[in-house]
Amino acid sequence: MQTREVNFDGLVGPTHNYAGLSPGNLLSTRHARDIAHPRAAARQGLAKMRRVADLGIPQGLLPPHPRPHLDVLRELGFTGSVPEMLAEVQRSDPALLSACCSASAMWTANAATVSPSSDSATNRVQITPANLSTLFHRSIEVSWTTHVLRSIFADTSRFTVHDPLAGCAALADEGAANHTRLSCGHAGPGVEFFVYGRIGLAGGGEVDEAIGGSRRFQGRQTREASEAIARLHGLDPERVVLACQNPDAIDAGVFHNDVIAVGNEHVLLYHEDAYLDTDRVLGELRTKLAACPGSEAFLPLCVQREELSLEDASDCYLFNSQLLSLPGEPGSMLLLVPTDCEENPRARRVLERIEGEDNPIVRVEYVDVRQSMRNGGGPACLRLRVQLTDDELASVEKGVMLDDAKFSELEAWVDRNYREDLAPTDLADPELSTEVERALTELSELIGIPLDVPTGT
Ligand code: SUG
Repeated sequence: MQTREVNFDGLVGPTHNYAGLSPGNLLSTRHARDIAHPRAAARQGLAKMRRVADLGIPQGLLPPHPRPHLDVLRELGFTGSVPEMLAEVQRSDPALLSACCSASAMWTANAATVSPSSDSATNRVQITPANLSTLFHRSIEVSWTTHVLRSIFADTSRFTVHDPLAGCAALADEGAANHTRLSCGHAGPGVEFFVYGRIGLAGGGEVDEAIGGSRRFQGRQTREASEAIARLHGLDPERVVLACQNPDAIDAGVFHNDVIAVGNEHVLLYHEDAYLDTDRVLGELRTKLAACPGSEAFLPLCVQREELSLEDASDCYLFNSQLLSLPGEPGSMLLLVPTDCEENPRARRVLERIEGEDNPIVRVEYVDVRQSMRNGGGPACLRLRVQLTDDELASVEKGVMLDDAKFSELEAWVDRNYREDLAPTDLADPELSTEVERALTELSELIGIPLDVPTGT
């Protein structure tokens, strides 16, 4: 039976805006309070999905969340009608209003961690929604994400959608952005590579020792969260590798591992300064992958700091690319990178070098996701990878799987429902809430998932 990678992209929501909500994510900070273009953002996301689907790779979507998150506002003591609540929160705490309006659920690499059935002792696909407890605006995504994932992966004989880990600092979990599965082909067991940015319990542990003092930014993913997910997913410890992010990288704006590395099958493209203990990490990946079925030896592709600095990497997001196995071209991969790399001469040179060398990356293609990029979300952030056998794919909720007709319907839906421009002050406009509600009601019909359930925290 064939096993394939399916990408579930986050459909950008109608409240897409720039609020500077993510310390450590330098692009988000840089673009705070810019005018956003929700319609263009959603169209860019759909165009990327279409490009991947055109390659013959199955493409799904995860719907936007209802925003503003009115239930959270009520839980925080705001009362009255929707217009009254929005006016009051804008007057008393505009940052809270931005947080409750964020369309951040578009970055579905943070929606969950997924292990294919072949990696798990349970023989079922394992999915743990991420608690996203580091940042308030992201933490309020979790209950809705869990609802959506349970609707899409509803067949409990094939999928287990766990509860998210407890939402506390020690168990902070940011999902697949810090998780890479390596294998010798998508079928058969592979090696799951978990990367954390800090130790949750007992201080900083090895991270503190390595950095000897306080730093500019704190890592988001904890080792405890990664270890818990590996246990919950029933993974064989012989096929799990853990690594600590280099704190220098975090300080340079690498808030997730997927801003500094991308892997697919037996290939890992990474930056020289991505990890604390690179030789040990690469050695362990090599040994553990060698014990998996298949004949491909681990292939690390290093980008040196002399060719591309950490600052360049977190600016143009070269590593936040999709490394895709090309259907019908065994052993060949395509690297789908943000157009921002085209504008950075050093990044362009690195990409030309990689494309020209003898390795599986036979093609580099650029994709315009600038609206998302300005909030620190590149092509890889926008998708959740799920490896599925044919039978598993057949039992996924059909409405979220995209074909030509569905793409056209979604494009028309965006054009009908999304504003062209959105300024921070527009977030309190009660008309915007009404527009989102109408848009989600229509989308619910389109994809067959109820999008009108109450949104708890
Ligand atoms: O969590 N940006 C997101 C970007 C997430 C990118 N995901 C991955 N690397 N996988 C974040 O920092 C910014 C929102 C704002 O500032 O308006 C934001 O949430």
